[in-house]
Amino acid sequence: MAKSKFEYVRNFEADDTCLRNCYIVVRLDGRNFHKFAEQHKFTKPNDDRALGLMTRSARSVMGELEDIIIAYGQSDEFSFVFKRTSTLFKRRASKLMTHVASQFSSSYVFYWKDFFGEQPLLYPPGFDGRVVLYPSNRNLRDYLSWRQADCHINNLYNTVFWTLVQKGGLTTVQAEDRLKGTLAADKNEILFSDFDINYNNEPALHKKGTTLIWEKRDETVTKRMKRPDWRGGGRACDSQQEDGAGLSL
Ligand code: DGT
Ligand code: MG
Ligand code: MG
Ligand code: MG
Ligand code: MG
Repeated sequence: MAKSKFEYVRNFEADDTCLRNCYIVVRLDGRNFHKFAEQHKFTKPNDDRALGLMTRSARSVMGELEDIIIAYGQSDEFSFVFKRTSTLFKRRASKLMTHVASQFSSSYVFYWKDFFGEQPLLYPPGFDGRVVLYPSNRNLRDYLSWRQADCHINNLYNTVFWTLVQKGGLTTVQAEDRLKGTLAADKNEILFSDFDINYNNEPALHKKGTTLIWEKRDETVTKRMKRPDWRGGGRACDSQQEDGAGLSL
């Protein structure tokens, strides 16, 4: 295509190529989900429909964008890890982040009904995105541990808080006061002594969040190939081969 005199404006684009050899992590987070959860009557502290929809949307992202090796989600956030050697979108941060965010957002709306049935989606939700690079396995592992620790800390707090309100009859202000200055052990103790709840027995989905990985699966691929034949001329035959990967939770 012939160059126009306007072509120079291209040079204003910033170079946002992600450093080679690093894991590229894209983390999405729901915009103002405090309000979104209220308006859509999410159950407290955890709404399994909402968590299921987040996971379904993350699966869609993993299915559509190559090179994501693992994804981790909790609450209104999901992190996607691209393999270190990925050259997808020439490793351009803005392309990777916006593709992940838009695929996730459209999937969230597309699959809404599968999780919320007839309950209407009241307005279009949005998700912010950021890109972080991690140069070592240790850093990546610590990143995922950090997000999971966040899940655990929030879930323990929220579980006790809503138990005090829903089962203990406290107001939200009283529950907040009751929890001020308490450590994890104190929170476990409140649940156990006052409500006969062993936090360890709470669902793993709520305590730990969700991890999506690719799993090698046996898959039958049928190929047509020609085989030399003593009668001369080729003859088609079928051969089978096991290969492929499937997405599993
Ligand atoms: P942001 O991210 O700065 O735009 O603001 P928010 O409001 O999204 O805040 P964030 O992301 O720090 O916290 C997530 C909010 O989403 C939090 O207020 C609780 C709500 N949320 C997430 N999952 C659930 C759920 O399963 N049940 C309920 N009731 N609320 C949830
Ligand atoms: Mg949020
Ligand atoms: Mg926030
Ligand atoms: Mg959040
Ligand atoms: Mg285009």
